[in-house]
Amino acid sequence: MDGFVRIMFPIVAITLILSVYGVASTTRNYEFNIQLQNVTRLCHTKSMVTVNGKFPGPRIVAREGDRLLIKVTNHVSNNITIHWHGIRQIQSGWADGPAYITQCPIQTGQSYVYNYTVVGQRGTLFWHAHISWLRASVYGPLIILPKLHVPYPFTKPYKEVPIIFGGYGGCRAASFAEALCRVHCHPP
Ligand SMILES: [Cu+2]
Repeated sequence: MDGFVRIMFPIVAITLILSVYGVASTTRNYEFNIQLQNVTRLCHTKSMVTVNGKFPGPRIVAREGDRLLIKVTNHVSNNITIHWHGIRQIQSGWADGPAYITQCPIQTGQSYVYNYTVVGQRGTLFWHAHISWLRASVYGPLIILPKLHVPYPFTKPYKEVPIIFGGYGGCRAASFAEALCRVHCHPP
């Protein structure tokens, strides 16, 4: 029994210290359902490819050192991939997202789990589709906070509001790309 306590005490103590000081990292799970959604902007409604029916898409919030597991399920007729813009994919290049470069696209009815750890980065980035012109409507913020109890390298802001700039044209960007492709085709 003494031996057991001697082994377990340091393990429990180290775990507590790590969690109190925020050194321990977390795994954060997100579900991205790629789906069509009627979206109204500028008094005009159109059907768009979205993540979870949102435009812009849902925000991802993590802390430096966290692992992200993002399950993307494709419910539309277009193939899809998601790129995590600005994330340094260290030993996880297969999670980077460019279609036909680091992965095959996720086909209709299929899922893929992006699995990566945020290493040595903090700040506000964004994610977007990385196939064809779907990036025109499929994007959202990716916010990396410092580790717990680690301050920002500047005065803590009173409030933070992510602002994303995007276009909203009269037709679906993917349809426009397909029409363009009929005239002058190039690889996606
Ligand atoms: Cu990008």
